Amino acid sequence: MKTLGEFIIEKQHQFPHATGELTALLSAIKLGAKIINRDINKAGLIDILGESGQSNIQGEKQMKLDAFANEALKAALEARGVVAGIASEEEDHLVIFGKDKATHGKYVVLMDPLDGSSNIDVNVSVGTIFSIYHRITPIGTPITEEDFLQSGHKQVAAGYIIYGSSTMLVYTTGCGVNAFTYDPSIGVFCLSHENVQFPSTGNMYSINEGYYSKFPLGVKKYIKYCQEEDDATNRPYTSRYIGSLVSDFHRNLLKGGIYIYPSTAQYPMGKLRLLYEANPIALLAEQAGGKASNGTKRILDIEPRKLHERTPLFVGMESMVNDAEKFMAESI
Ligand code: AHM
Ligand code: MG
Repeated sequence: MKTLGEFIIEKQHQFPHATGELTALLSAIKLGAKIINRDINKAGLIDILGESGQSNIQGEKQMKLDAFANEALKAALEARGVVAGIASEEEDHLVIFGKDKATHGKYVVLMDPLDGSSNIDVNVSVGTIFSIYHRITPIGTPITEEDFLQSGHKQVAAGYIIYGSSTMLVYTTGCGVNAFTYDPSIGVFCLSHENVQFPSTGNMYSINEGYYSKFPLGVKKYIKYCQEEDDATNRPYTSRYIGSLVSDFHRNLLKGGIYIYPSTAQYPMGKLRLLYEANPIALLAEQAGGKASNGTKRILDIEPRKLHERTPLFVGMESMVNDAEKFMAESI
């Protein structure tokens, strides 16, 4: 049995100039994940279900557990002293760590502390998503938004924790994707899925079809394509939509499929956040042999302009994303 801690240290030795700071950062995320996991598991028993009464900067209602997960992860990250600051789906502005506006950490972290949190009250799987960059501003000066507004291909590491029938931490540092299952009896994440790759075939498509009438024509045509019968391409595909990006992506990663959240009449730029959701999921997808696009362009090449920017997201097996992109291109 290999633990996540052992695995991270083993990988650090492959980089002769490594200082151990990324190791410390990943270990902070591991600690935050354990705390969030503990509280999600007893959520029905203590008074932390439901809405907090607050809204985030995008006007979306915050759940009590959104705020709780944000604070837990923020505290774990600040304590290690290797992170200069964070940006979070649950924070209006970037957060600078440390008394002296801590200019010393060399990393910044972007996160969605509890993705899919509207599912929590009904005991459906949710997740935490994280994305790590080197800061651009020199160490010793205050961090700025510039440190966070970097294209996804510059991510140093990214991953998610899925709080499902078991809890798993899945991450990449740009050398493949590895997944660790939490053993609550000993409080340790253990390597369970080494070098995860999308299967070569798959037949699942995940999209909220309730919004069908509001979708772009290319997406409507792709959905019809998914539903048509064709033995050669194993169609009709199977529709699976949990409404929790981490859970939908995780299933499609292991079983083979595509997840789509396109632009809609309500969300002309899509619903998902580029920096907290699309970029980290896109890096994982590419590292697992898959693809992520906004319908026409690679997600990891988008130049972000603001912290809470949204983007349409098409992510999953490369062949399926290519097909969806083809329908998009033909329908312009
Ligand atoms: P959240 O970050 O506020 O939880 O929103 C993101 C979630 C995704 O996990 C999920 O795929 C999507 O929103 C579901 O949205 P919808 O209910 O519109 O289908
Ligand atoms: Mg989210």
